[in-house]
Parts: sequence; structure tokens; C-alpha cells
Amino acid sequence: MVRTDSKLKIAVQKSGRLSEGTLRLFSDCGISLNLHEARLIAPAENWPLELLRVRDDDIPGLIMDGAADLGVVGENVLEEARLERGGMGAAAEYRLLRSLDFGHCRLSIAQRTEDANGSLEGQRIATSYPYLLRRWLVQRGIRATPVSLTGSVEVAPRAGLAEAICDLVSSGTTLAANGLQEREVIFRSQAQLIGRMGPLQPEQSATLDRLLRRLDGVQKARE
Ligand code: PRT
Ligand code: ZN
Repeated sequence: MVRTDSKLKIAVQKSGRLSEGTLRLFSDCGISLNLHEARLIAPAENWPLELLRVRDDDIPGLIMDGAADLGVVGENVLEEARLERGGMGAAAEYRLLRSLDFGHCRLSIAQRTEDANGSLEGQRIATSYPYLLRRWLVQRGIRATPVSLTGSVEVAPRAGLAEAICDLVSSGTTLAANGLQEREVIFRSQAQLIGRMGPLQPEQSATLDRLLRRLDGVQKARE
């Protein structure tokens, strides 16, 4: 039995759009997981590592605070957390280890199809990514007001809460179904493997090197 504190702790999304790609990656690396749907921790059976299965929004903080060693998370969630935490003076650093080539999407501003050629100036823009949106607005000198919503962003214009939205898009079906038209891509994202700052224990460091070598092999084979 490997001591828990010498295992690599890897924070991953418990269930959602990144879970399947994440589990496939570990499986392709030859790692067998002891996975129980209701359990937070999924230990590997043949590697000194364990997965911590959490909500994706918790992953950047777990890495930036040094509570987990590695994480798999979308760049959208990562960059939003970095901006938010940096602004509050909280730890906001991490190491970008590998781009994982799944979970691709874009964060885009969309307006009602009938307004889609009009200016954003003075508009309310509903979003779950107020920091990424505000940065983009400031860079372009556009005076618009981000309105924060954690869900159902695409219904905000119909509900009279905002004139536009800034949300993740992959196929574009959700925007079209809500009478919205994509207007500006403000951020492009995919899943990333990230690591905490600071040194790992020697055993953990050896496990990470081995994991990265396997990952590189898996990614090469997929090309
Ligand atoms: O429960 P938990 O907090 O862990 O999950 P969650 O519901 O917050 O996240 P989840 O599972 O929906 O998404 C996890 C990550 O997947 C995101 O942070 C992105 O990095 C990535 N991803 C890739 C996407 C999409 N594609 C995507 N299309 N995340 C969300 N969407 C949503 C989007 O918000 C919109 O509602 O899908 C809808 C649009 O899809 P299309 O195909 O209609 O354009
Ligand atoms: Zn989430």
C-alpha cells in the first residue's frame, strides 16, 4: 500500500463535460482507477496517484492553494479564477503542464438576432464569466455592464435581465434555439493539465515525470 501523502493528488471534474475525456486519458495512459460513483476519492490500482472528484469550479482554487498537486480543467474556468483571485490578493499561480485537446469551446458575446449589428455600448451582458468579460470590455474601451448569472444565461435577454450574453459555445445550437447570434469570440478554451507551484516530494515528482511521458505518448499516437 502506497502512503497517501506520497501519492499524487489529481483534481478532476466529478461529472460533466470534461469527465469522459479525463477518464479516457488516464485509461489510455494505462492507469486503472478504483472508481465508485458516490465517492470523492478514486485511487489508482497500479499507480501511486488518486483522483479527487469535484466540481470543475473548485479545481483552480485547489491547485492555486496547493491542496491538490495536479488538476484537469477548462481554460475558461482557470483564467476566470486567476483573474478573480488575483484581484483579491489570493494565491493565483499554477503551472501549465499540457494542453489536452478535448473540451474545446469558445466564450462568446451573443445578441438577439434582430440586434446583432448594433453596438454593445451601454448594454447589460449576462454571463457566468464576469472577470473575463470585463477584461475584454476594458481592453476595447466598451462601456457595457456585466450581469452575473451562474446558470440559464441564454434566457437572460428574453427574461429582460440583459440585452446580450457572454457564454460558452461549442456547436452553436443553444444560441440558435434561444434566438441569439454569436457576435464576438472573447476567449478560446480547451482542457488543460495544471500543477501546483512549489516542489513535489521525490516520489510524487517521479510519478509526474512518468505520467507526462505517458501522456505525450498517448497524444502522439492520437495525431
Ligand atoms: O458540476 P460542475 O460545476 O462540475 O459542471 P458545470 O455544469 O459547471 O460544467 P460543464 O460540465 O457544463 O462544463 C465543463 C467544461 O466543459 C466547461 O468549463 C468548458 O471548459 C467545457 N465545455 C466545452 C463546455 C462546452 N463545451 C459547452 N458547450 N461547457 C459548457 N457548454 C455549454 C454552454 O454553457 C451552453 O449552455 O453548452 C451550451 C452550448 O453548447 P452548444 O453546443 O449548444 O453551443
Ligand atoms: Zn462548474
